[in-house]
Amino acid sequence: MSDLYTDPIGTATTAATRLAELTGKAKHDVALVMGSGWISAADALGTPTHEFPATDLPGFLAPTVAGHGGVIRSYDLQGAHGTIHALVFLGRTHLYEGKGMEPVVHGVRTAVKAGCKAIVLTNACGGINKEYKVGEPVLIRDHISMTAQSPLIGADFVDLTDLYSKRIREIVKAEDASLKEGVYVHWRGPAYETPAEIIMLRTLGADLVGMSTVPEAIAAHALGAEVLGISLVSNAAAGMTGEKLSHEEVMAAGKAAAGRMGELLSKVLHKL
Ligand code: 8IG
Repeated sequence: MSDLYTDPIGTATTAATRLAELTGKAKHDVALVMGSGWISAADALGTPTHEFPATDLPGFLAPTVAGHGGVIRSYDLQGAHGTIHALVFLGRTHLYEGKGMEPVVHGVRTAVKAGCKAIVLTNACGGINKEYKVGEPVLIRDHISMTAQSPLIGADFVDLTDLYSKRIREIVKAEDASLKEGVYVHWRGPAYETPAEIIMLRTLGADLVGMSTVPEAIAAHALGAEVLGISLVSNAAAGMTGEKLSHEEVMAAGKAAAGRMGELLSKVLHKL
């Protein structure tokens, strides 16, 4: 067993120290986790000051999914109130990879230990709500966990009432009033849902379904960071259109929406 499993918080602290050494920045202010299709949105942030494989920091696993980068970038973003240091993770570890919760939340824990007070979690997902269009970004208002797994161990009874910070959602909507909000379901995967499961999830109050974000949101919130979640609707959920779901469709939706999302991110990061 590695340190990550026996001492996840300690490993995140060590990774944050290494990050400070590699970047020469004693702390970072905000972190973004870029899901499938969002990687090109990161390019809208400009040129990073540093870029390196996530595996250069202790506790990070090599990526396993095409289009999930496993790369960390550090940016100096100039805004009205000076420079902010932004940490960007291109790619993430998912629960369906079977390595447990610790690697899934190691990035956000490292970010919080590096000083980040706000964490932006992006993902690509299936749209359950019939109002959503493919290529549309939706703000996560709340979630339903269908994995029955938590990144927290022990008597850590955190309140999740305002997990997806209302304050930050209002800032983002002030930038783009056309953004909708929805309830995201975490489905373990790696198989997508059946059409019957989508009807079940809609009945339960779900708008969006995907295989990430929820553990990271909980872990970040438990360490005191504010969380913004944004889902890119990359396909209509199973059984809604008669089409089968494909990873290629997901990547194409991301490419098409990257400009709008990159612009949105670069506008709001200074205001968090
Ligand atoms: I992209 O339809 C993407 N990720 N569970 N269901 C689930 N995850 C997804 C989907 C989807 N689309």
